[in-house]
Amino acid sequence: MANLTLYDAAGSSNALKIRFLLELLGLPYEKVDIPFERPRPDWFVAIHPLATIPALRDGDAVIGESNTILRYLAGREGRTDLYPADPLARAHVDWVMDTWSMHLRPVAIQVEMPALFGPTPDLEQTAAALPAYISVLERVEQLVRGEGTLCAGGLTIADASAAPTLYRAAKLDLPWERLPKLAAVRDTVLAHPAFIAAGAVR
Ligand SMILES: N[C@@H](CCC(=O)N[C@@H](CS)C(=O)NCC(=O)O)C(=O)O
Repeated sequence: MANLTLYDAAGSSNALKIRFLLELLGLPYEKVDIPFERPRPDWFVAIHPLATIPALRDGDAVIGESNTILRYLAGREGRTDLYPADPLARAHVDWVMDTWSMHLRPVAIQVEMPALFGPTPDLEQTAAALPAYISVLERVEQLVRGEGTLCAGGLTIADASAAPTLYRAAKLDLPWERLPKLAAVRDTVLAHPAFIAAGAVR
């Protein structure tokens, strides 16, 4: 029996980050689907008070917050290639991950919802939300230090944290010619066998 359980939702971008890393690490795990609707099941709230998706169980321990889980799994497996030990290299990974979650995701979802998640695209709402998204993408572009990855030295957990957004971004009409480094990261992560195995659905 797998020691790891992912509290998952197929359409959750945050859960997809973890499925990508688990596949990359070659770790077997069980999936338990959590409904998106709130209130979340009492048993889930009892083990994870904020009840956000995803969470991870490792034996008796439960860990929440997707970026925390990425950091935990890389550390658990001793993968300093994915999450560097060197403080400055690690800080760059963290900087990109935190920027992605705090600055890029809030504007990305405003485009993803009308453009991708409805029965038909809402072109007016998409157009209204696009400038803010593109503006943050252009600033994140300046943080990219790798060649086809977000950080120097190859694939890191920052790329895992970015992959679901880039998967959605690939379906959008974005000015990729102004985002050449992010376009290269997009191509790397979307073609990665571990990302394909992770089963992105939206
Ligand atoms: N900061 C959290 C965000 C988790 C999150 O918002 N998950 C979504 C699913 S992608 C969710 O649970 N949304 C509905 C809700 O929180 O009620 C993380 O990175 O794990």
